[in-house]
Amino acid sequence: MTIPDDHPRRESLLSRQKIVDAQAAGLLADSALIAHGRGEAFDYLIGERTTDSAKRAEMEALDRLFRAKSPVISMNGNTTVLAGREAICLAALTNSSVEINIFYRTEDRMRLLLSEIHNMKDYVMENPPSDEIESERWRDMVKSVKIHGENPDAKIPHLKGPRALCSSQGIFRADVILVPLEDGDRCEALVSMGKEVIVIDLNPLSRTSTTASVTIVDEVKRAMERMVIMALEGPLNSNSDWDNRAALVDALNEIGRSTKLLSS
Ligand code: PTJ
Repeated sequence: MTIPDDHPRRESLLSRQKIVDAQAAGLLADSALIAHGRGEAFDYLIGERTTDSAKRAEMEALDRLFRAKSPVISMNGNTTVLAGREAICLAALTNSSVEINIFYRTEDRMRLLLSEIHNMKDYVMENPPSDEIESERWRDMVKSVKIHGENPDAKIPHLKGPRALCSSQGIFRADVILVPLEDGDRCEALVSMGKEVIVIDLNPLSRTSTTASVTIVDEVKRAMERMVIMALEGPLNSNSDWDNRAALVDALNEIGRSTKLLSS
C-alpha cells in the first residue's frame, strides 16, 4: 500500500497495515483487529496526538522504570508489531527486561513473536535512537536486554488458564512492570501481587486504565517513542505525588477539548 507522505492520517494507516500484515502472518490473536479498531476510535477522539496529561504520565512512568530494581516491559502481539523496536530501545535505556507474554496463548504465536522480537533486537543494536550515543556502548546496552517468555515457569496468582503463565525471572519477580494494552483481570492480578503497574491504553475508562498505578492514555507507538526520547536524557527524579485518578479525569477532559465540546 502506498500512502503519500503528506497524508494527514499516514501514521494511523501505516499502523493499521502493520496489524493486517501481522494478522495474516499468524503473530496476532483473532481479536487483535477488533482491539486495534477500538484503540483507533479513542485515538480519533483524542485527536491522534499526545495530550499534555499523557506527557505527564509518560514522565511518571519513565521515572518509575528508572527507579525500579527489576523493571519489565511486557509485550503482547499488538504491541510487539506496533512498537517492538521502541520497546527494546526503552528497555536498553532503563535497564529493563522484555517479556513476550500474550493473553490468547498458543505455542505457534509465542514462537513467532519471540523470533520477531529477537530480530527487532538485532535491528535496534545497529540503529541507535540518537547520533549522540556511541555505537559500541549502544550495542552493549541492547545486548544486555534479556528477552523472557520462552520458558514460562511461574504463574500470576488468582488467574486461571494459560493467561496466568509468566517467567519467574521476568514478570513474576518484577517490581515495576510496563504492560501496554493489558487485560483488566491481569492488571488487577498484577496490582494484587504488589507490583507498580504502568499501562498504555487509549481508553481512559477501561478497567485496566482505572486499576493501574500509572495509566498513559496514548497510542502505544507514540507513547514509547516519546519515552525513548525522554529516556535518552537519563533519570528525571520527578518525585511527584502521582494521582492516577486525577490523570484519568484530565485525559477525559482533553478528549472533550479535542472534540471542541468543552471549552479549553
Ligand atoms: O496478543 P494477545 O494474545 O495478548 O492479545 C492482545 C489483545 C490486544 C488482542 C488483547 O489484549 C485484547 O483483547 O485486548 P482488549 O481487551 O481488546 O483491550 C485492548 C485495549 O487497548 C482497548 O482498551 C483499546 O482501546 C486499547 N488499544 C488498542 N490499540 C491501542 C490501544 N491502546 C494504545 N495504543 C494502541 N495502538
